[in-house]
Amino acid sequence: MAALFKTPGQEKTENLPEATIRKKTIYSFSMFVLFAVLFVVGWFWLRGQPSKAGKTSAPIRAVLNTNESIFDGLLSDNRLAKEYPLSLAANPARVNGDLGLKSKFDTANWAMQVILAKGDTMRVSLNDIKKLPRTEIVFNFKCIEGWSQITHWAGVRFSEFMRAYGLNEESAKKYLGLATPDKEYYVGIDMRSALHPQTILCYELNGKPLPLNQGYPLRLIIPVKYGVKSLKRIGYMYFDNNRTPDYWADVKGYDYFSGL
Ligand SMILES: Nc1nc2c(c(=O)[nH]1)N[C@H]1C(S)=C(S)[C@@H](COP(=O)(O)O)O[C@H]1N2
Ligand SMILES: [Mo]
Repeated sequence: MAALFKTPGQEKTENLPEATIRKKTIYSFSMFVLFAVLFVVGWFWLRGQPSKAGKTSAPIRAVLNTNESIFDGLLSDNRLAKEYPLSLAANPARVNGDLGLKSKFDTANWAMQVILAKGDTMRVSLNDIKKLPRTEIVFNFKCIEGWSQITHWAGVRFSEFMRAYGLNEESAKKYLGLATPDKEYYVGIDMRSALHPQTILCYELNGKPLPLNQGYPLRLIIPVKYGVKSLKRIGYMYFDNNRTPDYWADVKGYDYFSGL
């Protein structure tokens, strides 16, 4: 306090003996060198830590895993992503990422293939999906690359789809998996986030069918996660108690959870 608020009469500077000044200088400089060395040693230690196939090193991964469990704990049904008025929605909306969208695609014969817990496959058409209650959302879509955009989507709640098709055993699994029809892009999502009320199986953008490059006929929209998880053009849906494969987490070592 004394240093911050000088009271009159305290302006007089201290006159320390030479020896004390020298001692203080040596001490400060030693501390500086010590921390510099610790930093460099720590840095090389981190770099030298084992990491799985060119991915994030183990100690950093450990920190990320802790972050993940914190975010996981924060997420619940009553923690909703902020919604916006329709007038703020971007039109046209930005297009980003075309993994799994480049292969030849037979639009007429598309059906989502749902691999059930018992192992059999159920085919669900776009018309089947459209028969379910329609819901809309305008939210701020956030990409991990550093951009965000308010966008307007419509479809059916994932939770409603699961309920309508009686997929109770599947909903009880810990993870959902989605893949494009050519299996080039795939995401894994914890079931709690999948069943979140704002997660939708989406077939419309700005009131129109999804454009091909934005996931026609059906994509995921999951506002509680970064954009990477909103897989465009669902070909396959599956369920597991272990983490389902995830393109960015498996290939690049991104956070599996990618929660917001
Ligand atoms: N099939 C597929 N889905 C995808 C991607 C992709 O490359 N392929 N990119 C993801 C990423 S990183 C983002 S940010 C969003 C972008 O969605 P948009 O193109 O509708 O803006 O899609 C996600 N879903
Ligand atoms: Mo993204």
